[in-house]
Amino acid sequence: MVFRKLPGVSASGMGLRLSQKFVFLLFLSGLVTLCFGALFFLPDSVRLKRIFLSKTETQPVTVGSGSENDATREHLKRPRDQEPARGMTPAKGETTSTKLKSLSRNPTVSLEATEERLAGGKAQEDFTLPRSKTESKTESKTESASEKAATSSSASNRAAMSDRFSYDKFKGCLLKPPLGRDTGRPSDPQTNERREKVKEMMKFSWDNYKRYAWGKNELRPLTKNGHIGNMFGGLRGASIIDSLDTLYIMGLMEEYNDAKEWVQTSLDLNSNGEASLFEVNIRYVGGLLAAYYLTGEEMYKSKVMELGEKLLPAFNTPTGIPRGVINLGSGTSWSWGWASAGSSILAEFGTLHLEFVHLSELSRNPIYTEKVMNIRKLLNKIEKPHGLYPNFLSPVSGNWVQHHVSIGGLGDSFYEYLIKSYLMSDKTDEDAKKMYYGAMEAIEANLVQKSPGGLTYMAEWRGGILDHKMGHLACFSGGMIGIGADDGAPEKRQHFLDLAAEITHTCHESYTRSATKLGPEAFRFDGGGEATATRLSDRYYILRPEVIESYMYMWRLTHDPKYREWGWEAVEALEQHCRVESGFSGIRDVYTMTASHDNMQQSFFLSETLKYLYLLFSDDDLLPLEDWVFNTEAHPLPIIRRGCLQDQATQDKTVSE
Ligand code: DMJ
Repeated sequence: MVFRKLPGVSASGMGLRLSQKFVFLLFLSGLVTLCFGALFFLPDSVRLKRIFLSKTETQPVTVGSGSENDATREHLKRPRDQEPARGMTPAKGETTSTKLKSLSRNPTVSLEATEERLAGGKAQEDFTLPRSKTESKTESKTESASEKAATSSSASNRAAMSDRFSYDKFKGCLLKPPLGRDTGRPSDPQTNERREKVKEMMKFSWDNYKRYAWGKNELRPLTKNGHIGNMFGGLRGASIIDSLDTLYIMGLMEEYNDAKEWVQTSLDLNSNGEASLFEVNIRYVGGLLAAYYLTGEEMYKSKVMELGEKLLPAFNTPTGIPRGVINLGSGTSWSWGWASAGSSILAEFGTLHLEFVHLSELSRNPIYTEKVMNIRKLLNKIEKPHGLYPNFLSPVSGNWVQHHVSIGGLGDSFYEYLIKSYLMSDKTDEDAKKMYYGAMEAIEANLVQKSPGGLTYMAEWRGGILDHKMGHLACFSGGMIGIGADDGAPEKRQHFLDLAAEITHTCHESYTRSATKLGPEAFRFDGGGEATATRLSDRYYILRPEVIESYMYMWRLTHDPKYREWGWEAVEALEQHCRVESGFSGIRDVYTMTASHDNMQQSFFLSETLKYLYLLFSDDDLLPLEDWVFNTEAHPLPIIRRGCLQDQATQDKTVSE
């Protein structure tokens, strides 16, 4: 007998007392738990770790189906403050609540980043800090759904991209010169004078940025210094990148050359900070792509390729839906802390398509197109409530997290990129077309409303309940519906054009009904108000472009002179209320004449607001819509004429043979 009876010890079991046994077992189980827990801290290469953890850590999830394991793991990492809002249905499988991996990192509370998104991004509601660091590094070790999709479609993509990108061929496939016959100069003297005024505003904004904030992201025009913030992960010069194409099309060549030199010598892409994937994509990738296509400078191309590669790890999630935040150095990505249940935002992962297709075009590497096509595939496949696309989607399960639908913040540019993807593909991307018109039908059935005073507006939808509010951001939709009118069903074309005009009219009303003649951040159609902000917190204007953007498109589509008049009203209001000694600044209340400035000259003012105004007062042959689509930051990207490019390649081959 191995265990002998000891004197004074009871005869139970191994000769230990019950309480001693209990303590021993407790110690043993503690030890086992500790050893298991320690596995998480071992380097990825350690064999033991791979043996014990590989199954759960690397399980791939097929597009659209979701996986309970992954969903649960994801939830395990989610801090408590990120439970789905009350009354909202959590995604399937997301019910367990423990913390595990998140404990190994210390989430930084980034109030500044959040405030910046409030100021600059389209996706900007439901703020809850701190941010969740639901890391995707481990998931990246497996073949994600997007990578699978990538492999399957890469063969056909590669075939279409077998030759190197040639700038000359690209130029040869444009229908018109990008800058028009005479740089878009209008023959009408008054319009030309107005155009010159806008150019002067650009020069004034730029000069002050250069003087006080050179190399920083934005100018603070009151304190006369620069602002860096942390929206771009340590990247600098957002105002420079955002201005390149505006300076170029305005013929401000000295300024453009300064900007170009800065990109060449000082744009450092080796930053190691936490960036918004969406913001870096629309401003930096979009800005560099546009600069390359307009000028043919190879330097922009190599910069943008380098940056594009740094964004790829954000897609290493079980579904291939990227998370919102990425560390540009390490490639680690996570969801915004304020986004429900670790979700990704529709307007963020849905606003990559145009730029990523062009990254593939230039690099001849299909990976970028495959990443965004995978997003498309998933969105196509999952069920949509009433045909609508909610704003929050789990990158783990691939299910909607909340049923909030909006054409403004959080949703907006997703819809914009559907129709623009179709147009940019030379009208060959039938899926994008189908999704866009399908979405429009659902939007019209569920969101489009008429106010008692006869104004047409887009309400927001919260699980079937309408919120009669329209954000300034949603005002881009006038232009979007306008450019999409022509390719709709023949019987709906005029209807779409009318709807676009009505929405643009409503947005103009939101401007005319304020004391400053600038529009508030959000306006309502209930509580006795019509197209006015009722909450104090909605009264600000931060130099946003969306209303002017719609004027520009509606002008190009209809040539109704009222759009130029409305644009001019905006110029006068900007001059009167936003121009300060050293630049342009947002204002805190559009309903009061005693301006309180927010001390920020947003980079999108240079990229979008002033560019759209300049185009509004130019002839249509400056960046003609037959050849160009504008990304959501107003950076022009060319329509890809695959047929023409291939014909040219064949011709070249024949000649050389
Ligand atoms: C810009 O950065 C882009 O237009 C983006 O899509 C939304 N927010 C700002 C302008 O308001």
